Amino acid sequence: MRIQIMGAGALGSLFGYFLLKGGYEVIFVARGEQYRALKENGLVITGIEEHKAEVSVTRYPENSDLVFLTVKAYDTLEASKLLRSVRFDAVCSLQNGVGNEEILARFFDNVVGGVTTYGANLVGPGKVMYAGKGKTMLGNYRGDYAEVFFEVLSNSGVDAEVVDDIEMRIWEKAAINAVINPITAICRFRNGKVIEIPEVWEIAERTAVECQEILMRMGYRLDVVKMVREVALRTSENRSSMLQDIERGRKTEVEFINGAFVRKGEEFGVDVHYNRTLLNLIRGIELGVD
Ligand code: KPL
Repeated sequence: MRIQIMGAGALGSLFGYFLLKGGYEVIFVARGEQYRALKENGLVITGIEEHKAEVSVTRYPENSDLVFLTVKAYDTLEASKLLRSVRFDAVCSLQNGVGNEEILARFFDNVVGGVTTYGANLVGPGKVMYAGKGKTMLGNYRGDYAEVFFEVLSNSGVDAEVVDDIEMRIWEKAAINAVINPITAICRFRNGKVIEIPEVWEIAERTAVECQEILMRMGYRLDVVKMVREVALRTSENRSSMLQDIERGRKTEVEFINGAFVRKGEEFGVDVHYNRTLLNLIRGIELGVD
Protein backbone atom coordinates (compact mmCIF):
# COMPACT_ATOMS: atom_id res chain seq x y z
CA MET A 1 0.00 0.00 0.00
CA ARG A 2 1.27 3.46 -0.96
CA ILE A 3 0.78 6.12 1.68
CA GLN A 4 1.51 9.79 1.35
CA ILE A 5 2.45 12.19 4.13
CA MET A 6 1.26 15.58 2.97
CA GLY A 7 3.32 17.96 5.09
CA ALA A 8 6.39 16.06 6.26
CA GLY A 9 7.36 18.40 9.09
CA ALA A 10 7.93 17.15 12.64
CA LEU A 11 4.77 15.12 13.25
CA GLY A 12 4.29 14.10 9.62
CA SER A 13 7.85 12.79 9.38
CA LEU A 14 7.49 10.88 12.65
CA PHE A 15 4.34 9.18 11.37
CA GLY A 16 6.06 8.57 8.03
CA TYR A 17 8.84 6.81 9.95
CA PHE A 18 6.29 4.65 11.82
CA LEU A 19 4.68 3.66 8.51
CA LEU A 20 8.06 2.79 6.97
CA LYS A 21 8.71 0.54 9.97
CA GLY A 22 5.29 -1.01 9.36
CA GLY A 23 6.44 -2.01 5.86
CA TYR A 24 4.42 0.51 3.86
CA GLU A 25 5.60 2.44 0.83
CA VAL A 26 5.69 6.03 2.07
CA ILE A 27 5.93 9.26 0.10
CA PHE A 28 7.01 12.33 2.05
CA VAL A 29 5.70 15.60 0.62
CA ALA A 30 7.80 18.47 1.89
CA ARG A 31 8.99 21.94 0.98
CA GLY A 32 12.11 24.12 1.20
CA GLU A 33 14.94 23.10 3.49
CA GLN A 34 13.03 20.09 4.78
CA TYR A 35 12.62 18.77 1.23
CA ARG A 36 16.31 19.27 0.46
CA ALA A 37 17.48 17.67 3.72
CA LEU A 38 15.19 14.65 3.34
CA LYS A 39 16.30 14.19 -0.27
CA GLU A 40 20.04 14.58 0.37
CA ASN A 41 20.48 13.07 3.83
CA GLY A 42 17.34 11.06 4.52
CA LEU A 43 15.26 11.20 7.68
CA VAL A 44 17.01 11.23 11.06
CA ILE A 45 14.96 10.25 14.12
CA THR A 46 16.30 10.91 17.61
CA GLY A 47 14.81 10.75 21.09
CA ILE A 48 12.70 7.76 22.13
CA GLU A 49 13.97 5.87 19.07
CA GLU A 50 17.11 6.47 17.01
CA HIS A 51 16.99 5.79 13.31
CA LYS A 52 18.24 7.03 9.96
CA ALA A 53 16.35 6.16 6.78
CA GLU A 54 16.45 7.03 3.12
CA VAL A 55 13.03 8.32 2.16
CA SER A 56 11.09 8.96 -0.99
CA VAL A 57 10.41 12.69 -1.00
CA THR A 58 8.59 15.01 -3.43
CA ARG A 59 7.58 18.67 -3.49
CA TYR A 60 4.08 17.99 -4.79
CA PRO A 61 1.59 15.20 -4.04
CA GLU A 62 1.51 12.03 -6.11
CA ASN A 63 -1.05 9.29 -6.61
CA SER A 64 -1.36 7.02 -3.58
CA ASP A 65 -3.83 4.83 -1.72
CA LEU A 66 -4.07 6.92 1.43
CA VAL A 67 -3.01 10.39 2.54
CA PHE A 68 -2.14 11.61 6.02
CA LEU A 69 -2.48 15.38 6.14
CA THR A 70 -0.04 17.03 8.55
CA VAL A 71 0.38 20.52 7.14
CA LYS A 72 -0.27 23.53 9.38
CA ALA A 73 -3.98 24.36 9.65
CA TYR A 74 -3.57 27.58 7.64
CA ASP A 75 -2.28 25.49 4.70
CA THR A 76 -5.16 22.99 4.61
CA LEU A 77 -7.00 24.79 1.82
CA GLU A 78 -3.92 25.01 -0.39
CA ALA A 79 -3.02 21.37 0.36
CA SER A 80 -6.57 20.29 -0.54
CA LYS A 81 -6.34 22.06 -3.88
CA LEU A 82 -3.00 20.36 -4.62
CA LEU A 83 -4.37 16.97 -3.59
CA ARG A 84 -7.27 17.45 -5.98
CA SER A 85 -4.85 16.97 -8.87
CA VAL A 86 -3.86 13.42 -7.80
CA ARG A 87 -5.70 10.17 -7.12
CA PHE A 88 -6.12 8.58 -3.68
CA ASP A 89 -8.87 6.80 -1.76
CA ALA A 90 -9.05 8.69 1.52
CA VAL A 91 -7.40 11.39 3.59
CA CYS A 92 -6.86 11.52 7.35
CA SER A 93 -6.03 14.78 9.12
CA LEU A 94 -3.63 14.62 12.06
CA GLN A 95 -3.47 18.39 12.42
CA ASN A 96 -3.94 20.81 15.27
CA GLY A 97 -6.88 23.15 15.41
CA VAL A 98 -10.50 23.18 14.39
CA GLY A 99 -11.91 23.24 10.85
CA ASN A 100 -9.43 21.12 8.87
CA GLU A 101 -11.85 18.25 8.24
CA GLU A 102 -14.55 20.68 7.17
CA ILE A 103 -12.25 22.10 4.48
CA LEU A 104 -11.19 18.60 3.33
CA ALA A 105 -14.82 17.48 3.13
CA ARG A 106 -15.50 20.24 0.60
CA PHE A 107 -13.10 18.52 -1.77
CA PHE A 108 -13.07 14.80 -0.93
CA ASP A 109 -15.60 12.04 -0.20
CA ASN A 110 -13.55 10.08 2.33
CA VAL A 111 -12.27 12.22 5.19
CA VAL A 112 -11.12 10.88 8.54
CA GLY A 113 -10.53 13.18 11.50
CA GLY A 114 -7.54 12.47 13.69
CA VAL A 115 -6.20 13.67 17.01
CA THR A 116 -2.79 12.64 18.22
CA THR A 117 -0.80 13.24 21.37
CA TYR A 118 2.46 11.84 19.99
CA GLY A 119 5.20 14.43 20.53
CA ALA A 120 7.60 15.40 17.75
CA ASN A 121 9.99 18.35 17.44
CA LEU A 122 11.91 19.38 14.35
CA VAL A 123 15.45 19.82 15.63
CA GLY A 124 16.88 20.69 12.22
CA PRO A 125 16.00 20.12 8.56
CA GLY A 126 15.27 16.40 8.16
CA LYS A 127 15.91 15.79 11.87
CA VAL A 128 12.99 14.89 14.09
CA MET A 129 13.06 14.35 17.82
CA TYR A 130 10.54 11.72 18.84
CA ALA A 131 9.67 13.42 22.13
CA GLY A 132 6.71 11.50 23.49
CA LYS A 133 4.64 8.38 22.92
CA GLY A 134 0.98 9.20 22.78
CA LYS A 135 -2.36 8.04 21.53
CA THR A 136 -4.03 8.66 18.18
CA MET A 137 -7.79 8.80 17.85
CA LEU A 138 -9.49 8.47 14.50
CA GLY A 139 -13.08 8.98 13.46
CA ASN A 140 -15.09 9.20 10.27
CA TYR A 141 -15.90 12.76 9.27
CA ARG A 142 -17.13 11.92 5.79
CA GLY A 143 -17.22 8.41 4.33
CA ASP A 144 -16.10 5.27 6.11
CA TYR A 145 -12.30 4.92 6.12
CA ALA A 146 -11.45 5.29 9.82
CA GLU A 147 -10.95 1.53 10.21
CA VAL A 148 -8.58 1.44 7.23
CA PHE A 149 -6.37 4.17 8.71
CA PHE A 150 -6.61 2.46 12.10
CA GLU A 151 -5.31 -0.82 10.65
CA VAL A 152 -2.42 0.94 8.92
CA LEU A 153 -1.39 2.74 12.12
CA SER A 154 -1.80 -0.35 14.30
CA ASN A 155 0.31 -2.40 11.87
CA SER A 156 2.95 0.32 12.23
CA GLY A 157 3.04 0.11 16.02
CA VAL A 158 1.07 3.31 16.63
CA ASP A 159 -1.29 3.29 19.59
CA ALA A 160 -4.54 4.13 17.80
CA GLU A 161 -8.26 3.90 18.41
CA VAL A 162 -11.40 4.52 16.36
CA VAL A 163 -13.89 6.78 18.14
CA ASP A 164 -17.40 7.85 17.23
CA ASP A 165 -17.07 11.37 18.65
CA ILE A 166 -14.08 12.69 16.71
CA GLU A 167 -15.52 16.20 16.50
CA MET A 168 -15.57 16.43 20.29
CA ARG A 169 -12.00 15.05 20.50
CA ILE A 170 -10.81 17.70 18.04
CA TRP A 171 -12.38 20.48 20.16
CA GLU A 172 -11.01 18.86 23.31
CA LYS A 173 -7.46 18.97 21.98
CA ALA A 174 -8.02 22.49 20.65
CA ALA A 175 -9.04 23.58 24.17
CA ILE A 176 -5.78 22.24 25.61
CA ASN A 177 -3.85 23.97 22.83
CA ALA A 178 -5.82 27.21 23.36
CA VAL A 179 -4.42 27.38 26.89
CA ILE A 180 -0.90 25.93 26.68
CA ASN A 181 0.21 27.05 23.23
CA PRO A 182 -0.26 30.86 23.28
CA ILE A 183 0.93 31.18 26.88
CA THR A 184 4.13 29.22 26.23
CA ALA A 185 4.65 31.13 22.97
CA ILE A 186 4.23 34.52 24.67
CA CYS A 187 6.34 33.64 27.72
CA ARG A 188 8.78 31.54 25.66
CA PHE A 189 8.98 28.71 28.10
CA ARG A 190 8.26 24.97 28.20
CA ASN A 191 4.79 23.57 28.87
CA GLY A 192 5.47 22.67 32.52
CA LYS A 193 5.91 26.33 33.52
CA VAL A 194 2.22 26.96 32.80
CA ILE A 195 1.31 25.12 36.00
CA GLU A 196 4.46 25.94 37.97
CA ILE A 197 4.13 29.75 38.02
CA PRO A 198 1.00 30.79 39.98
CA GLU A 199 0.53 34.11 38.14
CA VAL A 200 0.66 32.30 34.81
CA TRP A 201 -1.59 29.48 36.01
CA GLU A 202 -4.23 32.07 36.93
CA ILE A 203 -4.43 33.15 33.27
CA ALA A 204 -4.29 29.53 32.09
CA GLU A 205 -7.12 28.51 34.39
CA ARG A 206 -9.36 31.38 33.33
CA THR A 207 -8.75 30.63 29.66
CA ALA A 208 -9.53 26.96 30.31
CA VAL A 209 -12.80 27.89 32.05
CA GLU A 210 -13.84 29.98 29.03
CA CYS A 211 -13.13 27.05 26.69
CA GLN A 212 -15.01 24.70 29.00
CA GLU A 213 -18.06 26.98 29.02
CA ILE A 214 -18.07 27.12 25.21
CA LEU A 215 -17.69 23.35 24.94
CA MET A 216 -20.59 22.91 27.36
CA ARG A 217 -22.79 25.07 25.13
CA MET A 218 -21.79 22.77 22.29
CA GLY A 219 -22.97 19.80 24.33
CA TYR A 220 -19.52 18.56 25.41
CA ARG A 221 -19.04 18.15 29.16
CA LEU A 222 -15.28 18.29 29.71
CA ASP A 223 -13.08 19.32 32.61
CA VAL A 224 -10.69 21.50 30.63
CA VAL A 225 -8.85 22.82 33.71
CA LYS A 226 -8.00 19.27 34.79
CA MET A 227 -7.01 18.24 31.27
CA VAL A 228 -4.69 21.23 30.88
CA ARG A 229 -3.02 20.42 34.19
CA GLU A 230 -2.49 16.79 33.15
CA VAL A 231 -1.15 17.61 29.68
CA ALA A 232 1.17 20.38 30.95
CA LEU A 233 2.54 17.94 33.51
CA ARG A 234 2.91 15.05 31.05
CA THR A 235 4.54 17.27 28.40
CA SER A 236 6.36 19.55 30.86
CA GLU A 237 9.63 19.42 28.90
CA ASN A 238 8.00 20.11 25.50
CA ARG A 239 8.26 23.36 23.67
CA SER A 240 4.73 23.79 22.32
CA SER A 241 4.23 23.85 18.56
CA MET A 242 3.21 27.52 18.78
CA LEU A 243 6.38 28.42 20.68
CA GLN A 244 8.41 26.58 18.02
CA ASP A 245 6.61 28.52 15.27
CA ILE A 246 7.28 31.85 16.98
CA GLU A 247 10.93 30.96 17.59
CA ARG A 248 11.32 30.19 13.88
CA GLY A 249 9.63 33.44 12.86
CA ARG A 250 6.72 31.50 11.37
CA LYS A 251 3.01 32.08 11.33
CA THR A 252 1.15 30.15 14.05
CA GLU A 253 -2.10 28.17 14.10
CA VAL A 254 -3.69 30.55 16.62
CA GLU A 255 -6.58 31.48 14.28
CA PHE A 256 -7.63 27.81 14.24
CA ILE A 257 -7.24 27.40 18.01
CA ASN A 258 -8.06 30.49 20.09
CA GLY A 259 -9.65 32.06 17.01
CA ALA A 260 -12.06 29.13 16.80
CA PHE A 261 -13.01 29.55 20.48
CA VAL A 262 -13.52 33.30 20.06
CA ARG A 263 -15.83 32.74 17.09
CA LYS A 264 -17.81 30.00 18.90
CA GLY A 265 -17.96 32.03 22.11
CA GLU A 266 -19.38 35.02 20.26
CA GLU A 267 -21.95 32.74 18.62
CA PHE A 268 -23.11 31.53 22.05
CA GLY A 269 -22.74 34.83 23.88
CA VAL A 270 -19.97 33.49 26.13
CA ASP A 271 -17.39 35.99 27.38
CA VAL A 272 -14.13 35.20 25.54
CA HIS A 273 -11.96 37.87 27.09
CA TYR A 274 -8.99 35.58 27.80
CA ASN A 275 -9.05 33.74 24.48
CA ARG A 276 -9.34 37.03 22.60
CA THR A 277 -6.45 38.54 24.57
CA LEU A 278 -4.19 35.56 23.84
CA LEU A 279 -5.29 35.56 20.18
CA ASN A 280 -4.50 39.25 19.78
CA LEU A 281 -1.16 39.01 21.56
CA ILE A 282 -0.07 36.17 19.27
CA ARG A 283 -1.28 38.14 16.25
CA GLY A 284 0.88 41.01 17.49
CA ILE A 285 3.92 38.79 17.94
CA GLU A 286 3.38 37.33 14.44
CA LEU A 287 3.29 40.83 12.96
CA GLY A 288 6.44 41.79 14.83
CA VAL A 289 8.35 38.77 13.58
CA ASP A 290 10.11 39.48 10.32
O1 KPL B 1 -0.24 19.74 21.20
C1 KPL B 1 0.58 20.38 21.78
C2 KPL B 1 1.33 21.39 20.97
O2 KPL B 1 2.42 21.79 21.36
O3 KPL B 1 0.79 21.76 19.91
C3 KPL B 1 0.78 20.22 23.26
C4 KPL B 1 -0.23 19.22 23.77
C5 KPL B 1 0.59 21.52 23.98
C6 KPL B 1 2.13 19.63 23.59
O4 KPL B 1 3.17 20.49 23.41
